[in-house]
Amino acid sequence: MKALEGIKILDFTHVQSGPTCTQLLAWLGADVIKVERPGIGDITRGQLVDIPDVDSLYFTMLNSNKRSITLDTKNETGKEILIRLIKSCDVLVENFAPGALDRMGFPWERIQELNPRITYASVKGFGPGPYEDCKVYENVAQCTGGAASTTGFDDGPPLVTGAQIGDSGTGLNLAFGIVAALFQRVTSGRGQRVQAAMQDGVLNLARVKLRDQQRLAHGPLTEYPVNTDVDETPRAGNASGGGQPGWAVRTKGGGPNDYIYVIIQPPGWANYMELCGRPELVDDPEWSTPAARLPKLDKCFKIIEEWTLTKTKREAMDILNARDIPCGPILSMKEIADEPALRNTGTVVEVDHPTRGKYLTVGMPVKLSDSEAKVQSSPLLGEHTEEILLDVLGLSREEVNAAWNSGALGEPAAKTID
Ligand code: CAO
Repeated sequence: MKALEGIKILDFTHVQSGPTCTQLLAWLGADVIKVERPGIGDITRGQLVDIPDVDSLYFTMLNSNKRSITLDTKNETGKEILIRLIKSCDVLVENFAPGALDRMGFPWERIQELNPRITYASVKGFGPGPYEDCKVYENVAQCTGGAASTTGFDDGPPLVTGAQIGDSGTGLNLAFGIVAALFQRVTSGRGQRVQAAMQDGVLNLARVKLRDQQRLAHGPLTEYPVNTDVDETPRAGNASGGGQPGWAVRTKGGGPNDYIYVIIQPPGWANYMELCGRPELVDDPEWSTPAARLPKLDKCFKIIEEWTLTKTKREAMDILNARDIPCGPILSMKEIADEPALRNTGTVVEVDHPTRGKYLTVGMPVKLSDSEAKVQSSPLLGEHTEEILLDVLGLSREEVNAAWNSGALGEPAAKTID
C-alpha cells in the first residue's frame, strides 16, 4: 500500500515543471495517466536526443512510473474521452501556456461542473499581474524570481544556476498543494484550484536575498565579501547566505571540482588554526572572535586553503568532520553518479527502459517509511492508450475501435492491442 494509492491523476503536463510534480505523485503511488498529443507526445521525448529514435533522457528522467495515452483533445471524440477522464480522475495537472486549457474548451468552471471532486492544479510562469499571459521557461523564472541578480560574482554578469529551481522547484510546490487539496477534500467533499507560479517558487527559495535587501536600509552587509554600500542586494560569489561565513577553497588535485566548501562556526576556529599550523591565531584578539575576523574573511579562507591544498577534498572532508567542522566537497555529476551511498538510499536509481536499456535517474528525494518509492521506466508514447480506455473508462471494444477510426487517438498503426 502506497500513500496515494487509489488516486488517479489526469496528467496534462509537459516539459519539466509539471512532469516533476506528477512524477512525485506517481512515486507516492498515484495512478498517473499522461495525456499526450498523438504522434508527437511531450516535446521533450525528442529533445537533447543522445540515442536516435529512443526517448531522450530529458523525458525518461521526468516521467517514470506513469502511463501514457495519446489523445487529440481538439478532436470531437477526443473531447468526449477527455470528459470521461475528467469525471474519473481525482486531480487534473497541467502546465500549458496561459489559457490553453480554456481554448481547448475546458475552463475551471466547466471542469468543476463535470467533476466537483476534482482538483485542478496548474503551473504558470507568473501569477496574476502584468505578465500573467507570458510563456516561461526555467531561466526566465530564475531571472524574474530574484535568483539570477544575486548569483555570481560582483564584477561579473548575473548567473543562472544548474539546479532547476524554477521548474523542478515549482513542481514540488504544486505537488505539495495537490496533496493538501486531496486532504481537505476528505472533509469538504470538494476539489479545488491549485496554482503555482514559477516566479513565486524561485523567490521563495531566494528569500535570504530579500532579507538582505531590507537589511541594506540599515547599513552595509558586513558579512558580504564585496562593497555593500549599494541599494540592491549584490552578488556575493560563494559567500554563505547564512549567519556563518563560508567559502569554496581549493584542494589537492587542481581539477575543476577540486574544491571544498568550508564554514567557520565560532567554535571551529581553534580546530582550523591547529590543523593549519597557526595555533597562535586561536586566542589572538585580532583573529579569535567572529567580529574580529569579519573584515578579513578573505585572509581567514586563504589560511584554510593553504591547508586544504595539501589534502584531497575527500580527505579534507573526513578530517574536518572528525573535528565537527561543517564542510562539503564540490562533487561533480560523474562523482554523484558513482556515489554508492546515493544508490543505496534510492536517491540515484538505475532503471531499465524497453528501447533505451539501462539509464540512471533520480529517485524520490523524500523517504516515507510506509510508502516506498520504486522507480520504474517512463512509458513509451501511447503505450497504455487502450488499457486506459478499456480499464479506467470502461469503454467497449467497439467504442475503442470507433475512437481509433475518428483519429482521436492518432494513427491506427499506433494501436497496441488487436
Ligand atoms: N491534443 C491537442 N492539442 C494539444 C494537446 C493534445 N493532447 N496537448 C497540447 N495541445 C495544444 C495546446 O492546447 C496548445 O494549443 P493552443 O496554442 O492552440 O492553445 C498547444 O498544444 C501548445 O501548448 P503550449 O502553448 O503550452 O506549448 P508551447 O510549446 O508553445 O509552450 C511553455 C511551452 C512551457 C513555454 C508553455 O507551456 C508555458 O509557458 N507553460 C507554463 C509555464 C511552464 O510550465 N513552464 C515550464 C516549462 S519547463 O521549462
